[in-house]
Amino acid sequence: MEAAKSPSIVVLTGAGISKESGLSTFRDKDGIWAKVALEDVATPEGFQRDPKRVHAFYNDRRRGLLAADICPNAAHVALVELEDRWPGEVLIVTQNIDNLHERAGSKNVIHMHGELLKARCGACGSVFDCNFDLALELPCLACMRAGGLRPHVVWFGEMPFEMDRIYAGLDACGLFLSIGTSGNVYPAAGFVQEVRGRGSTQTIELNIEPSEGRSFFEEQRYGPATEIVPAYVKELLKKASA
Ligand code: BJW
Repeated sequence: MEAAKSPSIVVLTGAGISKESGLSTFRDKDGIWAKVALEDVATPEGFQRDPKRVHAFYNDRRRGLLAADICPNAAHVALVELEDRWPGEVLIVTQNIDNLHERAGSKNVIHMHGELLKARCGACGSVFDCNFDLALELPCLACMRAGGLRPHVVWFGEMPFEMDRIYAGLDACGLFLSIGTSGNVYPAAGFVQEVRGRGSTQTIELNIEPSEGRSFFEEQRYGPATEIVPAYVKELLKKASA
């Protein structure tokens, strides 16, 4: 990579980047989908069928995220350094609903699948901070109607957030990094093909093991995120300053 060009970078992150912080992934052997059926907890139909169950699922995960021992790890921190020191723009597009990128210090972050620490009212559409358990009987803080609150997350069949901003970032980027995602869920899984189609974007996968989309990447590095992400960022910044 030539320093003079300072291409903008899009970093797509998935559950694997937060694994070493103590949060579960979805599709690993011990992952979330090995314990609960995604149709029950991560679809609008599941929520309609049994909102109490879905609230309990996200309440548990919210309490887990707020636990004192859950903090950003070296991979989140390395991405902050990249954003601070890279001469071009760095956009983090995360599929994760945790807040570990922000807690590490990243500023340019899009949560395409929503945020666990936010709730949304189905009646008036208001979105607000939520660090407490949600329940059916709770009234919305804005319209005061009860029964409409849901986690501000994107379930299967729903449109991910900020897609226009994401596609604009993908269109403009010279480097696309994919970190800790299995490449099973669209549209995120298709981003690498979007940027490859343009011909001028370098693509690299950083994961603990080859993902579904491994063959779409020009370069791959495998290992725990806390090791390979800081090492790769160091390399990038060294090239940029050479
Ligand atoms: C490590 C590590 C370590 C472990 N270090 N690595 C074709 C085209 C378009 C859409 C579709 C399509 N076919 C089907 C669809 C629809 C559907 C879909 O993709 N279904 C698939 C099952 C096929 N998609 C949707 O419905 C989406 N909406 C949509 O498509 O709208 C229409 C649209 C079309 C086109 C453009 C725009 C819009 C919505 C998807 C919503 C996903 N929601 C969830 C739940 C969010 C809330 C919550 O957290 O509960 O999002 S599901 C779950 O999967 C969560 C994750 O963000 C997402 C991705 O998972 P991720 O992050 O990849 O985790 P894992 O566990 O799969 O992988 C972790 C990886 O880390 C593994 O590889 C490990 O090896 C690795 N790892 N430890 C580094 N230490």
